[in-house]
Formats: sequence, C-alpha cells, structure tokens
Amino acid sequence: MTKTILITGATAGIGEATARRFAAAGWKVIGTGRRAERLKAIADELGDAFLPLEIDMLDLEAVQSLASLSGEWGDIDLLLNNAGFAPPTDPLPDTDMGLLESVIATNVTGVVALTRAVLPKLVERKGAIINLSSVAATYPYKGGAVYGGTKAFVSQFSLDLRSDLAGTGVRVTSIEPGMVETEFTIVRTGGDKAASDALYANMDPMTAGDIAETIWWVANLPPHVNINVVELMPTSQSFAGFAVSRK
Ligand code: 8X3
Repeated sequence: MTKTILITGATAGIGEATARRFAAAGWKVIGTGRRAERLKAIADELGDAFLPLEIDMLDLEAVQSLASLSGEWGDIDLLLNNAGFAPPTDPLPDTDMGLLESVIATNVTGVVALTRAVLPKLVERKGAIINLSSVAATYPYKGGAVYGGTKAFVSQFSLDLRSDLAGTGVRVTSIEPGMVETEFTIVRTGGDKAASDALYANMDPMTAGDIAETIWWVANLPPHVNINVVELMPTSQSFAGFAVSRK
C-alpha cells in the first residue's frame, strides 16, 4: 500500500532531498513551504506523487488546517518536522528580538502545533514522527543559545512524546545532525553566501542527501524498532574543549 509522508520546509535542503528520496521510492509526499515557486518546481518534477502546500509555519491556523487533509492525501504515515532555522551567532543583546521570536515560533511552536494537529491521523495509521533536531541540542557553542535551546526542546519533545504514545505503535525519532551544507548557513548569516562557503570549505560537510538517506533508513525499519535518537556529524567535525577564563 502506498504510504504518505508530510514534510515541512520541503522547498530546500534536507526537506527537499527527503521529498525526492521518498517520492523516488513510491511514497506520496505532502510538502509544505513558504516559497511558492520552489514548491511548484518540485511539483513539476515529482508529478502526482507530490502535493505542494504553501504554508508558513508561523501561521498556526494554516498549520492546524493540515489536520483536515482528507481523501487521497488524508492518510499520513510519517510526519517529518523539518522546517527550522537559526539566527546569526551574534551576541544575544545584538540580535533582533523579532527574529529570535520567529526562530522560536518556527522551531518550537510550529513543531508542537503541527504534531498536535496530525497526531490523531498518525495514531490511526500506527505511523511515525521524525523531528529534525541538531547537534546544537547537546553541544553548546558561542552564539548558539537560542538555536541550541530550540533544538534541545525538539530533542526532549521527541523523547517525551514517546511516553505519551506508549501502546499506540507510533514511533518517534530525533535526528541530530552536525554540519550539513544547505541554505542553513546562508539564512543564518543573513544571505552571506561567501561566509557560508567559507564555513563548509575543505571539510567535506554532510549533504542533504546524507540526512535524507538516514531518514529513509529510520522510517523503513520494521515497526517493532524505534530509533530514539540519531546523532551524526561529518567526519571532519568534532569537539572543542571547555573554555576557561582566568583572573
Ligand atoms: C546545525 C548544526 O553543527 O552546523 O544544526 O551547528 S551545526
């Protein structure tokens, strides 16, 4: 039987790569995003397998409306909470509060609202939820307080949801990648392509396809196997030591 995945932020990066990966394997893909022309380009490419929905995760009424998807697109087997972004790594007082609010609203409130909206469908289908967290949920770095805080929320939300869903057969996974070369850093730097290129230069970052493949693996394990957390990094990314300030 054909399965259906709902992907937020399907217009680029990990969301787009996952849409392609699942459509190529015969899944139906509902993709949400803000950029209509990008959604249209993906729809032109994937054809009937793809339902493009122009939705801004900040619009909670639009998010809630996904609870009423019906007919051919009403049965959702897998929710991929992928939409999210990071503010610049500037000191907190220098970062625009409106921007921080939209990061929190997208990465936290949007994930909660959409999960809440489609959970009855997932329970009905014994489906699954995969949440895109980050290594920033676990490992602090300078300028990452709000982004890391939102991702720590996503990781813990995923674990706690498993408790709520005990006995339902619904699986929940938190995927926690390190450096993946997508538009993530271009967005984070306010459109600075050169800064993004420099960050990923000569270090073989992971690709959106690497993460899509991980999502595919998690989603297609037998129903009795729940992967709680997947943390992955490029081989070239590792850890720095603690910072110590001395008198
Ligand atoms: C972002 C991961 O390592 O680029 O989610 O900060 S990293």
